[in-house]
Amino acid sequence: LKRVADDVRSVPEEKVPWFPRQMKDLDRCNMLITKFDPDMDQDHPGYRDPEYRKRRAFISALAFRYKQGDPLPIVEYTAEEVSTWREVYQGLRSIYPSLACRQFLDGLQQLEEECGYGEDRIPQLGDVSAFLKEKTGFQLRPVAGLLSARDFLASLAFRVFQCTQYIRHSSSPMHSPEPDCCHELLGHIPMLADKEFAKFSQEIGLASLGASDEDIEKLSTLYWFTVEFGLCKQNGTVKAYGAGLLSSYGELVYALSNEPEYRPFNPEEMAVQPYQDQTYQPVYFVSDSFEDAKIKLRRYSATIKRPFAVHYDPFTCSVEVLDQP
Ligand code: HBI
Ligand code: FE
Repeated sequence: LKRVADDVRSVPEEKVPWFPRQMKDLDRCNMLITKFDPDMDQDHPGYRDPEYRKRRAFISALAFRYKQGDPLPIVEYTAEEVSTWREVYQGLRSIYPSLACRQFLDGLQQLEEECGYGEDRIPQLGDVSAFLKEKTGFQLRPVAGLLSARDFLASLAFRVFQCTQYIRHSSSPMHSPEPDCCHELLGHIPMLADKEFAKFSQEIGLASLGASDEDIEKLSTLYWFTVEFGLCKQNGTVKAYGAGLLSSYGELVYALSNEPEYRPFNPEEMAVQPYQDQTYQPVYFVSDSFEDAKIKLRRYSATIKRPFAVHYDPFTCSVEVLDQP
């Protein structure tokens, strides 16, 4: 393998979208999608609550100011916010043992024992980031809302997870139209404490770097049906590992009832399957194991055409760009 010049456009007419090469380039991966936020979405439970929107703006500003390497912002949550967290935590915690996969339950137990997870306080991103760094090398950075798929996936390539820090509206503890700290801290973080899963997440991220818009769309759909809404078999029973499920009481129960359709894990099919971001999914994909999912995903990633290959160097936390062999 030969290293290519700094500018990756070795073939002149092939325009490769910009992508981060070093961790500090993630400061530029900040394109927000505002369609579900409380200032834009009339159906957002906080749309008619000026206090909530003001609070959101305050917490968002912390993320806007953040630069890679800064200490993670500390938020002093209000009694109302902690009470929303408590309601979410209690509800979900009671059904996890029967519905969540083993890796999730292990991760959550460690977070409760070592990282202060519990119903009485909302964990601080700095503590969670330090915890994850020891387990799998993942770290957090704050983000002001729903990030574009390209920027969100690119950060996974560096084992960086972009994490919202505000909480859903108190009138709707069971559901949020956009990611909030319950979604990230309860849905995503326990899984990111698992080595296999962390590797799997980084691989999706690496596959996304410099990919075409069409391929980003496919990868983000694949991400949707795995990391967000994935199910897997364990000891002959179907369990949830997707964060969208593990942070929504209603959909978690629904997904593991006999109502929705199940299909076997198949990246080619999953990447083009239309999905629901307004209501429950009509179809879920079930993998035999993470190992199996990873092998199939790797095979799929290899079919994404790019005029170069990427390699992550964990010593420098940077991406090396190589000529396609
Ligand atoms: N942004 N903040 C945030 N959190 C997510 O979980 C998230 C995101 N943007 C896109 C996304 N997830 C995925 O569903 C895919 O589109 C990549
Ligand atoms: Fe998510």
